[in-house]
Amino acid sequence: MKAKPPEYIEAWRKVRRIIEKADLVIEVLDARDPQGTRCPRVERLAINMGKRILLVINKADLVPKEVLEEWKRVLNREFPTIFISARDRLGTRYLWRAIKAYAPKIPVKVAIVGYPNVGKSTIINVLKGRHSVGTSPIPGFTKHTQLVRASSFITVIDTPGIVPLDEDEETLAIKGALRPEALEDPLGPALRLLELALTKDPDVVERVYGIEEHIPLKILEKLARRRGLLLKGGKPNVDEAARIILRDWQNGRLVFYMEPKDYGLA
Ligand SMILES: Nc1nc2c(ncn2[C@@H]2O[C@H](COP(=O)(O)OP(=O)(O)OP(=O)(O)O)[C@@H](O)[C@H]2O)c(=O)[nH]1
Ligand SMILES: [Mg+2]
Repeated sequence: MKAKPPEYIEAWRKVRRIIEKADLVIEVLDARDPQGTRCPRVERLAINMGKRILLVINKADLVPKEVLEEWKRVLNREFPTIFISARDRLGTRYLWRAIKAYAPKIPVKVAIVGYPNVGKSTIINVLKGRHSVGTSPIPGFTKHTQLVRASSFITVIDTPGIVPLDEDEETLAIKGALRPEALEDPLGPALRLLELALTKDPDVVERVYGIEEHIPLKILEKLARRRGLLLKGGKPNVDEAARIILRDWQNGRLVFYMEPKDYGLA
């Protein structure tokens, strides 16, 4: 396994410091794969420091409500859990309510932590009621911690995205945690992502790209041809097509979702 770049280590250091200062830790999860975007190490860290944890499943607009209810029921066994769509400002009333309910004291300092690109900064803007921290479809956007006073009794702290340091690049890429442009080999992760997508939803590629094909490599070849991504000699540039797939998964254009049963949870 390749050594993780220094910014990962630095992000962990920052997040650790913020958790130390916080009264309540919100771990933000991606609704399309809540279990897969949990970070056990950050949960352990918070528990060991005696901090309360609230799980917030974000991007609820991308997943059917009954699946989210199921995730909520399963995850609730470990930590209080709610789901919201920060982008569409749905469920934000529950977020306020949950913060108040689980805050060990008022005023409360809340650390917002989680994988890159799950919507941490967007949630902070929702709480603030206006755009006060930067957000971006590019993972790894927030580089520094930032303290925002959301109301007279809630201060929230934005943090850079963190990833488990023992996770390999392919797995991180399919969790949307890495920039597709920065990947040395986008092909491996894109093929695995397509494989998974087709298992979960056999029609997804046809619906999103209008491509009637079920073999991942062939899908990339067809997509490359269709977008005019050709190498010298006219061969399809499957690496570029792979990046498109990964980017579309990140920005929610290509959608499928995991259910608790995929993790043996029920
Ligand atoms: N569909 C959908 N997209 C969302 C939602 N919330 C945030 N996003 C999008 O997800 C992308 C990442 O949002 P950010 O708030 O920048 O994510 P972050 O967790 O702060 O990311 P880093 O700073 O990179 O760790 C942006 O393109 C947002 O518009 C949501 O509820 N639904
Ligand atoms: Mg951010």
